[in-house]
Amino acid sequence: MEKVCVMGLGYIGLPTASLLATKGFLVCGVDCLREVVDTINQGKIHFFEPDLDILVRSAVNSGLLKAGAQPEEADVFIIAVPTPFKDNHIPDLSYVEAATKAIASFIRPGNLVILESTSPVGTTEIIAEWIAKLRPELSIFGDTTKSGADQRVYFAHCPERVLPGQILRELIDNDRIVGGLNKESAQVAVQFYQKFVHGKIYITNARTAELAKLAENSFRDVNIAFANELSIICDSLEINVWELIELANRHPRVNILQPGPGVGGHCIAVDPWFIVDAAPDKARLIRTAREVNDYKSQHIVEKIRSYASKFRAPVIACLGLAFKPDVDDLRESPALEIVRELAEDGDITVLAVEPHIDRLPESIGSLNNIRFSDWSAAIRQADIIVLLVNHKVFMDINRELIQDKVIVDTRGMWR
Ligand code: SAJ
Repeated sequence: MEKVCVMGLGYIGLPTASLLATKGFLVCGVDCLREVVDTINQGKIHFFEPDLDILVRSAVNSGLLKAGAQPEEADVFIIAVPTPFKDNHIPDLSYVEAATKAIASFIRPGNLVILESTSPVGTTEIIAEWIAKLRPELSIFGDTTKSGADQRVYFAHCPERVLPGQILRELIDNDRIVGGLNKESAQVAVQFYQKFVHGKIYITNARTAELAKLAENSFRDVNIAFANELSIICDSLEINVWELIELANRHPRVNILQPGPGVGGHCIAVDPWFIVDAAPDKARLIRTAREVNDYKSQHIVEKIRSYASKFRAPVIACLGLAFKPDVDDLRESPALEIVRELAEDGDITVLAVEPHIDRLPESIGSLNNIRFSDWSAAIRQADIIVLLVNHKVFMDINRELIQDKVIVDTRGMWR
């Protein structure tokens, strides 16, 4: 039975580990957080993703998925840890480095090491160099002249591409890019993915695969920035941006995305900076898109403040804190940032509504003019209602309940 060791049991690692276990691989999942390991070993999950609970339960009950704090020997190692940025938007490879160094002593000749984390160009080479330093007896770069038996280890970058909310389907159905450190590594990695991916698998080198992933998310960021910029222009020209986009999209070759309160999540709001960092003078459009999308949150705050100035001690209901609809993920969420900024104005009371969590995160929970609320109480008490996330539950709100309030609908959900 083939054994896989998955480093990092977060949004990508856990679905991947449990999918592999249900496909008959023996899986050792590794995470540095004790409570994550314990939760998974009880067959439970530590974040919401549709149907993931069922998959994890069945993987753990079958005995094929076991979580732990330390890696074990395996045939394939998958690194799926976060790659955030540091101050000044410089990529932070510390989690990748820690995961790589943790597996180093467990690697045997013939093993495949896959980097799935979205990474700056050159990272696959860097992890291979880290291993080469720690395990000089292994042949890392396809060198077959090392003494004794074949000491080759294979390295590839196979960027994850799944959309939160649809992870389980996309893990299987999406096409994949496999970027080998060398041709042999790519072949070995393709053979692995063919065992559970139904989508097509495209082969390239590691650097191209790294940039392809960054380009995909930057493409989306640039296109959302276009929509957000239009919405700001429309505000100043008093034109309904939703109607405008609907009409423009009737053109056969136009497909404008949706404006919102800014771009969040741990991918699209982060990855374009890896391109900017690698080519600061050349990535002009990509940088500007990031700035436009970040500015959009500020624009919303200013809009709300101008309405709020018409009330004495205004109460503002903010509906949604997650970074996108129907998830509980608050990472880099523009909604959270908007709520925090509004609360800085002392005479404003913010009623924060997020049906997918059971308490406010620390970053805003300690502010005494923010109260966690359910949507019906919030809209009853509010002078101003701000729709920040288009969760399905908000669609069902009876419009009669909100008709006398000031509405700031950042998602065009109630238009
Ligand atoms: N958003 C808009 N307007 C839109 C679409 C999205 O404002 O028209 C906002 C969302 O509200 C959210 C942000 O953009 O704040 C990102 O959401 P998303 O649904 O576009 O993407 P993510 O971050 O959930 O997942 C992306 C996906 N990448 C692409 O679609 C190119 C996914 O396939 C990647 O695997 C994922 O990043 C990742 O992990 O890199």
